[in-house]
Amino acid sequence: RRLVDDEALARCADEPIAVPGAVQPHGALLAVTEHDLAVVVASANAADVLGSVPATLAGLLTPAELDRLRAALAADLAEAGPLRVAPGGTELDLVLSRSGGLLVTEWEPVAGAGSAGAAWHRRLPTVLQRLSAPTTLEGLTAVLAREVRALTGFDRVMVYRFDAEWNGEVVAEDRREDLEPFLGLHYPAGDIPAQARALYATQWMRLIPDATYTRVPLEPPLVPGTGRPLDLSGAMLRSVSPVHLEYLANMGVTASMSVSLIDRGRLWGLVSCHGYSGPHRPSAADRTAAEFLGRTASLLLHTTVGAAERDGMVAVAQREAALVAAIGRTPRTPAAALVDGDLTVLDLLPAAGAAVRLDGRLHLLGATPPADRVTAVVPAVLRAGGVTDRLTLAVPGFDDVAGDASGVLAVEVGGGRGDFLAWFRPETPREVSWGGDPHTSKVTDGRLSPRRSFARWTETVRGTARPWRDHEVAAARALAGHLGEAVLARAGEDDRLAA
Ligand code: BLA
Repeated sequence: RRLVDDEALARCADEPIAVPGAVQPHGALLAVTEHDLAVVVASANAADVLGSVPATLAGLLTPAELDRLRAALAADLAEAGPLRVAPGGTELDLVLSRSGGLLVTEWEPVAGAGSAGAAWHRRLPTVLQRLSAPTTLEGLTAVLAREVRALTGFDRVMVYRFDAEWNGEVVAEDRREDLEPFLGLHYPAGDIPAQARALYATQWMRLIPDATYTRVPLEPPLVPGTGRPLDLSGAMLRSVSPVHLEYLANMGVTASMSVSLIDRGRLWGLVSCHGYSGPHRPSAADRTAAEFLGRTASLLLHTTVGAAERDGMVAVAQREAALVAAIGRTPRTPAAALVDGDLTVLDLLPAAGAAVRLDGRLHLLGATPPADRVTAVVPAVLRAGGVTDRLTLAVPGFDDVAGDASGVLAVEVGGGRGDFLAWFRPETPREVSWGGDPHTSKVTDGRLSPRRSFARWTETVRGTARPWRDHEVAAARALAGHLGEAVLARAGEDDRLAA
């Protein structure tokens, strides 16, 4: 379903977030050449933050600090944490990254950012223990939200999970008690456009300590020699999209941080943090710790969720094996083995109804559409790929059976006689609560602007059934494969007996 104008959404995805030409004002950026550390690009606030803008970093750092910088450059930059330096007597965290052949140095005053720092460090074993204890996704994400909030002091910390269409849902939340809950609310895909998601799949952390900031331009705007703007994808001070700042303002958010959750290379979700009462800047050490929690949770996602999923998979696989054994057990026919026994095809996986068509004869179990509709709908679904949890969208002309069969999983049984197995799931209308009516993001001048109201807006989604899981589809296909072989073998035997 289209929530908003496609073209405007596409334009959203064109927001040049990697090359904003500016930084946020809570630090300064100098892009320097790697061989002689000559300053090539500087943020306009560099003199304020650093005291001066010298021609090379040698004018800012002591020989000992320069040595540490050189050592960091020779190693893996990703491994070098912030360097603590003090040009002009002010303590700064210096963060290094590379972009377009230049070394990007970002300087952030330590002062003003309180730190749980060392104390948190001592709690690390306990925190890791808590993160790895839960055996469910709910448990894991709840601990993650609580620990990130305890660490960073934001007013609200949410774990936000993407679905297959990149809409998202708040699946865990820890918040100041007086705040209204966002837990369970859904947000449309357009709230975090594609290029932002692509960036977040490689960058773990974003911080906007003051969402009302005035952007600080880079000077010169184009890198001399290349004529191109400096790519700030990997820069912690990267100025964020004005559209997103408008979004935050509409939500009443004054400070924001997000940590990516990445499952085997794919962006799974975000830990999204809100501050509502002015600027809020966790220290570099606390941010690193929060990122560490996000990375650890990302690894655990797979094992935790995997464990629950494997339990379900084992159960389905066991029933599949039992059915296969029953099929092979003469003198019952394969069809009888599937529909008459203690265990039937309907038990293979969670479904309300099932159909077996063998040798052209149809058998129905449980809640299914009438026989004549089953023989029409199953081939139609097979032509459309065999699996749907939204029948009326997948194949036209079957609105009348959507009640019993909004979900259809169909597999062919070989032999060319049009035989099949099918399972049906009823329509389960779902209440979906959105964080603001997603249809109200406004297109003005062909540009999409964020919606103004984030008040809970509930809609009922019709025509959908509980989705089929990959292992359920695999088990259905495997069973059909065995059945096809059994039928063929049986036919061969009959031929021999007849001869
Ligand atoms: C970025 N949008 C984001 C980010 C979040 C959200 C978390 C990451 C940046 C950050 O850490 O703050 C969205 N924030 C949410 C959601 C919740 C939340 C869903 O707290 C739920 C509770 N946004 C729009 C529209 C456009 C848009 C219409 O609403 C496009 C025109 C764009 N969002 C947009 C862009 C970014 C973004 C461009 C990238 C910001 C950046 O990193 O520069």
